[in-house]
Amino acid sequence: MKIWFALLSLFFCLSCDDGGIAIESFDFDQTSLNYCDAPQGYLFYALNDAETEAIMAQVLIDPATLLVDGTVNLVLNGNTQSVVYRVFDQSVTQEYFCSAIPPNTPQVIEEFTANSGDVELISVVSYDDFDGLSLSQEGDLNLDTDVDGLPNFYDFDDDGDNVPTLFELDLVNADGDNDPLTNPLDTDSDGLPDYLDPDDDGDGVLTINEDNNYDLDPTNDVSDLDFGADYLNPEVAVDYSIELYREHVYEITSALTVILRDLVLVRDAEEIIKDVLVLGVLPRFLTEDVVVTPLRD
Ligand SMILES: [Ca+2]
Ligand SMILES: [Ca+2]
Ligand SMILES: [Ca+2]
Ligand SMILES: [Ca+2]
Repeated sequence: MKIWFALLSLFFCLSCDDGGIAIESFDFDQTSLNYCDAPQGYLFYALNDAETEAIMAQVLIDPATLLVDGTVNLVLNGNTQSVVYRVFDQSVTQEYFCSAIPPNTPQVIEEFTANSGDVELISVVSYDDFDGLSLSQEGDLNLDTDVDGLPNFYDFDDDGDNVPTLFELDLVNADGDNDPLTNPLDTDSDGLPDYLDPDDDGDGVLTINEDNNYDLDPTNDVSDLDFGADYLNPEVAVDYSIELYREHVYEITSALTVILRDLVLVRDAEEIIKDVLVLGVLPRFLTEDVVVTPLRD
């Protein structure tokens, strides 16, 4: 009897691997990955082309672990970490997976559950300071012009003068190329563009210190209404000794790849075995705004 069951399992495994099962196709090669966020964890799911078959991975994980570069392997346990493959009698929609109470239709006509395997989650994190410069325009990833601990690529005030880079670039765009670095704003014409120049008007008083009302914003301190802000006026050079940086914000985004490995799906004596099944990529799976005020030495 045991030999008979073993042979039966072997038959189904072989037939599944080459797609030979009569009812279900199990073709998830060209699917797009979706997910729902529920109290019991994330439900990742992918549909076949006809949207009548779904493979679903329910995982319980601390989101914070997916906001750093890395790979997490979760061993399937049939409970908190589980995978189910379902065949439906008609096409399914997002609501089926993400409703607290699944709708009555479509109906499940086949269901396999995983009795072993891993869910592999690969997160690749990117940063954005929305300062008007692309990642390549920010320069070397280790570059920290103002030495405030935030590298330029996620520091929205690269020179630490309390004037955001976005307001120190080539705002006029007279050359029409929409490239802020081909004709950068350089108020004092010293060769150092304003967004990297801690003394924009070259009057000997750092821009950060030309802050008469101490609100950590030098752009609204104007002694000469005809000229404009003091930090751009070399005729006004008063040092108010500002000791603080303004609050900084940057965004972290995690792109997540979901892969099932060594998957064994079973239904009675039938088995579907997949060594590797890439469910897909979620380019903006998690985003988080980080708010930090760097210390000024
Ligand atoms: Ca910095
Ligand atoms: Ca920057
Ligand atoms: Ca600045
Ligand atoms: Ca300059």
